[in-house]
Amino acid sequence: MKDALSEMVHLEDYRESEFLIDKTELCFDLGDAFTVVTSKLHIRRNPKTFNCLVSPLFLDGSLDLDLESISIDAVLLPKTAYSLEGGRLAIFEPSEQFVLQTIVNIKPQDNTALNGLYRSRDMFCSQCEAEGFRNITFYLDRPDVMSIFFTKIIADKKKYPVLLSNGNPINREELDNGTHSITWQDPFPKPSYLFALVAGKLGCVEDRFVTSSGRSVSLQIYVEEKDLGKCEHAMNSLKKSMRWDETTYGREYDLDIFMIVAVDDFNMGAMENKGLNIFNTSAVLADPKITTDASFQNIEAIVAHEYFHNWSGNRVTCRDWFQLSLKEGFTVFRDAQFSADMNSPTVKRIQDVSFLRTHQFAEDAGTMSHPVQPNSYLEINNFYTVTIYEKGAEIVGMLHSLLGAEQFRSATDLYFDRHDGEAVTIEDFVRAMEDTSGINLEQFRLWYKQSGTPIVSVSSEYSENSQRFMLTFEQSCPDTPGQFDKKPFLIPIRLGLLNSNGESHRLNTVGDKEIMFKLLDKKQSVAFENISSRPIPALLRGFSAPVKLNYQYSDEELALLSAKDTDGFIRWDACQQLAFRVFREPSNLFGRDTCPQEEILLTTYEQLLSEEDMDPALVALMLQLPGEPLLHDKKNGVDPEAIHRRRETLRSSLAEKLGAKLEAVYHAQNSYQTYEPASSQIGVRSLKNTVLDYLMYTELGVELAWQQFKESDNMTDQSSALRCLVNCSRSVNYARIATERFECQWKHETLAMNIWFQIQSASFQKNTLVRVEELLKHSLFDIRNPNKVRSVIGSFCGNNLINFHKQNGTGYDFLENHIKILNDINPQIGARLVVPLTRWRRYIAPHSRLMRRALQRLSELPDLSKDISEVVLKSL
Ligand code: B3K
Ligand code: ZN
Repeated sequence: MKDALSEMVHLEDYRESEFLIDKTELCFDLGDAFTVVTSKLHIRRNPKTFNCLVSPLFLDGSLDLDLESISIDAVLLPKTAYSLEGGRLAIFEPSEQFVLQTIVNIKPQDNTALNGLYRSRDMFCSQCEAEGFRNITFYLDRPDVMSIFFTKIIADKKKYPVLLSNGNPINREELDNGTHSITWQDPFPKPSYLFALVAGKLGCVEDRFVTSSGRSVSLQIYVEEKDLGKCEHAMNSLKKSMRWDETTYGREYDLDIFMIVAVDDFNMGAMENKGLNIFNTSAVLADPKITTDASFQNIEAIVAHEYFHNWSGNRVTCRDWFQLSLKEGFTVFRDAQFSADMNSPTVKRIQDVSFLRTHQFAEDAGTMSHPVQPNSYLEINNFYTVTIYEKGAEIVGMLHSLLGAEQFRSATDLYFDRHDGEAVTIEDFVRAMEDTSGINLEQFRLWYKQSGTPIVSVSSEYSENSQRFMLTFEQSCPDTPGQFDKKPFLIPIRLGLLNSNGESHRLNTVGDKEIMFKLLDKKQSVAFENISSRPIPALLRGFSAPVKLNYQYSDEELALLSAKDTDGFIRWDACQQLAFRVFREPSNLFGRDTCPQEEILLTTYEQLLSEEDMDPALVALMLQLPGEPLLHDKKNGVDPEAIHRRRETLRSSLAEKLGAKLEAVYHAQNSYQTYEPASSQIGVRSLKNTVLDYLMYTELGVELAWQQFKESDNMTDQSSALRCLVNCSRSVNYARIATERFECQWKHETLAMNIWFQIQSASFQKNTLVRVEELLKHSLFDIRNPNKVRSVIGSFCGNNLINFHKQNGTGYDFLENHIKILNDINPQIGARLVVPLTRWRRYIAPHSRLMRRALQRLSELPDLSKDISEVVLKSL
């Protein structure tokens, strides 16, 4: 740990670069054995940091760069004039201004970490964020050094007819030996992390978009020839995003071409390289037969997210990686607004809150807890977290609520105008909000600096005599690594009061039925006058702040909120709270009798199933019990088996009692329509499949699931049915046949097979680990492909908690062994997968001891990567 700590990067050590690169000229000669990268950097001293002492110029690089030659102003540099240490290049006596040329050889085919230039199947592609560019050539690989790029790519014309980079093509040449070259120029200065290169045999789907000022932009999606028919949804999503960003944020696209390339091997969803977005195939390709509704929506959201980065990230970029949430939090907020506008805002909000509570709250309560603006990191790739992204987006959302839509828009206009072409900080963003609105955001800034999930406890007092209702709010925030005694946050709490019929009270003399209460102090009260009877407060409507809120509702009050509140989030949350209460009851109640809360939950569900006017998507969400990962979110004493058993017992008991209603709803929602990924249809399928999930606990389920599996013409229904069959102990034979049929039907479709791998790895059946081991030997499994790793290892360790947490520790040993393998192949992916083990403190013995032992053994590995060490060492 000591060694690792000494390599930590600290925000307080940030210094402006002493050198700038005005122009970057690159030439890639892509060969089978190696690629030659020639780089000519037009460097000059930064006038802002001028000091008389001549300090060396340090360029970032890596041990994978095989340096062939180095020259300054076309003169070869003697060995005494530079040094190469740990991959970093030092030029001892740099002059004021010069052109540095380096020639290096690299081997993209050996780059299994998929960071820098690498090969995915038959193509070359790149991923440079955050620090991958240094694996390509020596450079000032930091986001505040922005340069104009010229990129020439030379390659065999037959194997690589398509050669792409950022910007516009400015020259094409036919060369000897069947090679050709294309040169690209990107007119916008950019940091190296936004550089991209692609070479391959790719088909292209092309369309056009006319911007608000009348410029025609060519939109191109590059995929393998066989996938050309699966690009329509991504293209439509792109056009919708472009229009939406013009109308909602006044942001117009700025180049003549916008390209998306789909690659199979990719560490995450997609990357916003200037003018040349590179996407995981899973985030582009869509066809109803092989793509689920969730993926259709995901593709729309990711295409939008990457496109929106063109302004929030590219035109205005980050000064350093501590500012990562400046672009990510803001862009997630923007894509969430977009998805809400394209689909159902309530459903989108609930999905986001559910994700935040399950993943970000857990991260914030764990050993990797960090502020949205972290103070230090060992490996920046470990900080592409739910905290930076999702909590960061929640903070922007709170700014939006505090300023109101109009002021917020003026503030973003100011931010973009003021900082166009610059690399800036989170502080610059907040200042634009402050300057526009005149609101003092001093206290609000704590959201960026203090980690941990605030807890808000609310109590109430009602006086019948004075007709006065008072709410008292108290906030606290648990200690997190390196942070104790936190200051109170500014917490915006949207609230309303309902009477016992579920009607809204007027809250003030103006007649508002909802207010935004600003909690500023540790303890603060608010009173409401003329309230004729004890009201039921609906607190934190729309989840107006990322906090845990406690209020002692009676079970009946929760039932009323779930049925009557005007806010969809509150209705859903009331169901969640009721379910949590059932789980909190002592387990001996189960198997014997039902508890009162279960009765209320049952009645609530019964009513929901009879509602005819409600959005089926919302009904589906309300019917879903909190998932096991969320039920594991406790400080200590987590017993995975007990939780699983209770959840199963509750589901089965609800299913049994709701039987006839569930069946009726299933049939009512199962009407045939030609598939469309429209939110109205998605809601219907979601309700149908949620109901089917319950029906699997009844006699009828297996038959229905099998029927659905055979007859469905879309992947949403087919995969839901398969999941139901695979998870049901009474349908072992059907499950086997369905699994085989699915494989036979889709073995040629990589993305469909990922679903197949995922469903089996997440199966609750007892022998799943044995099956997982078999899957790892399947001819289609490839440990170098991150999607496959996520579908099998990730799904088993992250979603299949009952099998991962086997008492004998086999699940932990399994993960440990695969982390060791991934440590050599792809440490970034390894560091993500190891997270479940780091939560060992929560669990009862022997789980905690066995999990810790696995981490301990990992920490002792001689060549543990920075990525994995940081996560492992912090957790011990
Ligand atoms: N900016 C990229 C993420 C890069 C992750 C590097 N480890 C995708 C996105 O957030 O849009
Ligand atoms: Zn992003």
